[in-house]
Amino acid sequence: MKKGNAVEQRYQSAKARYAEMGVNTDQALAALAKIPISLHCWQGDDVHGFEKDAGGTSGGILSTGNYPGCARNPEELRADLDQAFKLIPGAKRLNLHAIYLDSKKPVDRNKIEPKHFQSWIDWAKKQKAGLDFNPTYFGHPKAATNLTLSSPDKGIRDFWIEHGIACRKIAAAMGKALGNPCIMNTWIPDGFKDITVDRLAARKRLIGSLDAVFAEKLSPKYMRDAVESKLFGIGVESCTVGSNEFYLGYAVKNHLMLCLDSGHFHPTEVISDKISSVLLFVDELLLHVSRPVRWDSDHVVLFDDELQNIAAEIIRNGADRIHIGLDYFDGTINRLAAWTIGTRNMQKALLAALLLPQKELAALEKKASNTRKLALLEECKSLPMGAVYDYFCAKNNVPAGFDFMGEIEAYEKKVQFKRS
Ligand code: RNT
Ligand code: ZN
Repeated sequence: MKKGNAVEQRYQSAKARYAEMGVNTDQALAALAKIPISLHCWQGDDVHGFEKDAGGTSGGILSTGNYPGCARNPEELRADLDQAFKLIPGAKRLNLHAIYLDSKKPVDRNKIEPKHFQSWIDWAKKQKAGLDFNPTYFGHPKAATNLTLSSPDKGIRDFWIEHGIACRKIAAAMGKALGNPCIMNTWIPDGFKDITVDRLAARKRLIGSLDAVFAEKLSPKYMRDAVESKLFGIGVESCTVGSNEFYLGYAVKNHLMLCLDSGHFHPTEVISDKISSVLLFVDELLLHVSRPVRWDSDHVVLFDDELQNIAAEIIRNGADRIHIGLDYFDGTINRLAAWTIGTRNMQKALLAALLLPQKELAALEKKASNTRKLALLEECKSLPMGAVYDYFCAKNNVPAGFDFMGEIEAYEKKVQFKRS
């Protein structure tokens, strides 16, 4: 039997099986096709970026590994992204960091302009993909002390305020050019390695700087701001200025989006439980879906319990108010595969959530039929979701099943391994 026919046949049988559970697979796939996932450009080159003297990561984040074929310039990174986009079905966006500017001449962070990102805007238009954006407050001599917007040095604070303002203009230009709002996420590395005696002063300085960065009202049609909290980073173990409580309060008070990164909490604390609470107090959420292993290690996202719980909460709380971004960086494996595996996992988790008999489960919970609810949830885990996802891939002209790996291996031989 031809492969396409086999995929179709398996889908028809899965569709019938789900129908027995009261779930319509066609509707689930139509909903899945509309949920964009923002791929993070920084997985493609270990968070180096393309500034002239690219400093690499710092500020408590770290990519390890030296798998061959790392993209060295915007053209190579875009080529790898083109390839990844061919292996991932459904709606996609690209999430850029300010250090990924495309400029022949060196430009300091406080002087960047939309024109330095024109080639990315052109690429996004061709791909029919939205763009998201991030100021880069790390990997720079003025961030050497791990204090940027909260620095006691006014000169340092002002430099980074200028960077934040420049980035918001770039984000708005991207959103305007693409007719699709750009989400700009602010994360800063600020914190202290050891005993901190005036946390309050640092946090007050951060409020002052953020107020200056966000002072200009920009149209939500073009760009929207999110702020990302964190518990700790390497070198800032004792105090992170932009903690969860800090940014939750700041976002609520200033009507911004909160960004929840799954690696930024205590090891047993999960973001899936936070979504429904936070959405009662902010209009929209941004997620950085990542995988912490013992710490904020940013491993490739797996199809694990927490990913499925996050996806279920996205579907239950309304995917239109939750923006999904990925945030991990692994240099020990093919970086294009890292994007592909992680993004497909995110999508599979969303599909699994869309295929749950949610109304029935909620009704059981309401009448405290806990045994039946548990039995039904467990039963759902072994329904033929893979056949539904394969069909989604085939329908979108993307390799179904493990076939994507063959394409990556051919690409790395032909393109990536020739880079040195
Ligand atoms: C760091 C944050 C932040 C970064 C990216 C590169 O811990 O998660 O989102 O990973 O901005
Ligand atoms: Zn993050």
